[in-house]
Amino acid sequence: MANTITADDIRELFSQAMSAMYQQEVPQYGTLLELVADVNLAVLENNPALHEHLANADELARLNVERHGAIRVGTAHELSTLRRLFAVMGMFPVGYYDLSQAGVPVHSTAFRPIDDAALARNPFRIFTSLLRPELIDDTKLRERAISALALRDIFTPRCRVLLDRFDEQGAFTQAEGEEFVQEALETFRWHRHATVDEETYHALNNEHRLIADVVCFPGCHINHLTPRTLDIDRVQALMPGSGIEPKTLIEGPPRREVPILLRQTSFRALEEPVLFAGSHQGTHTARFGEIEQRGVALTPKGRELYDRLLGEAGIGKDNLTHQLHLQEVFKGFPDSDVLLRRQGLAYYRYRLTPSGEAHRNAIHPGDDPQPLIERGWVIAQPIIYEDFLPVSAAGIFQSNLGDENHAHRHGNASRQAFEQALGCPVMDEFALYQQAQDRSKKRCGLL
Ligand code: OOG
Ligand code: NI
Repeated sequence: MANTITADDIRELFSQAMSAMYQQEVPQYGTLLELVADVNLAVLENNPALHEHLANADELARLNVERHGAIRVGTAHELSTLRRLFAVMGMFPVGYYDLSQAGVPVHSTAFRPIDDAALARNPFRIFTSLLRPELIDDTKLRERAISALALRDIFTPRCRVLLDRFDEQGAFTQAEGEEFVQEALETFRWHRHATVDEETYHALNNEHRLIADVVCFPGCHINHLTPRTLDIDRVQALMPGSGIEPKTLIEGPPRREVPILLRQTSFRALEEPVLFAGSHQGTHTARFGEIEQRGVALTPKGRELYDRLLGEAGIGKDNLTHQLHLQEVFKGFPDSDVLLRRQGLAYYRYRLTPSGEAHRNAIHPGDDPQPLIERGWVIAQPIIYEDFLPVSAAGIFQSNLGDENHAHRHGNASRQAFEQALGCPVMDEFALYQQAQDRSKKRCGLL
């Protein structure tokens, strides 16, 4: 096929189109983007070393582009079609997240690029949740939800035609790729017209606000987008001054010398006008904006330590107290690259320096990289965490669902059912990081 478009290019076009659409739909999100850009600029001005590092890594130009978004779907067929749609963009399901533990009746995965080059080009991911109707206690309501979902098709007919064509051809021409992005965008657009009447909406909303959000509209509207910030504490503090109401707590680990995993915060979902079947007016609260700051990916051992300390820290009442307390508790988590590497807590990407190249013959599989790093032959760079955190995700969900207590729901992960709905297994995030580290070690002759 002549003149084909790459998956990376399609993902790039798609993330740009999503961003433009969402800024139009949710003007407050545009305000957040401006604030994030201002803070990023200020951080770079005060930190020439970081500026140089980002410039060298070719990251300056894409500093302010979105890193992820999130959607929620209602049926196995919707989820498996999304799998095909995201595959066109080089995004594959990684990880299984059980949110039922937090009283949210969904389970989730993240569609994201997986290889180093694709991640470097554009790491855009979509956190995708599938409703679990079996967790709706009221039988009548459950059936109403299922039948409302059965009536909708969240994909345009043209999108389906193009998906079939992609599966036959294995690629798109430039023109097909561009058309596909426009058609795919329709699935994520906001619809003011609900598919159900007011009474059904309220019944589902009372069962759980998330159920109403998934079931009552003709599409699976994007519910937030998330740019990257270089200083999440500062953006959180500045949000109110820009007329944005942040959630109470920044989720994830505390601020550290060597950032780990993922820190996130969001602004509260907006109340937006909707029109129910029968033309009754009402409002719906679902859509918000979020920011993220990522650090090094942890090994299973590092992750265990993180989960334990996070559990010990508990949840604070206000962000300042919470962050100070987290910092105290996380004194138990080594905070230097050397210790993180030596204790096998985090993943690193190894590279030979020019003098390392000159001494290639002196480097052997199984060598301890540390002395080679100290000699200036090898450089180790943190592998950035590309995934999500279930406790943080639950915090983000809950801050946008009000503070109702759904403690009566017990967690019951159902990865198998999720994968069956998806139509394939989800990839193991730890395996992906391990492979990236191993590949880099092999290139250096260390493995
Ligand atoms: C998804 C919430 C999770 C994150 O960044 O952890 C999430 C949702 O509200 O649908 O996006
Ligand atoms: Ni998010």
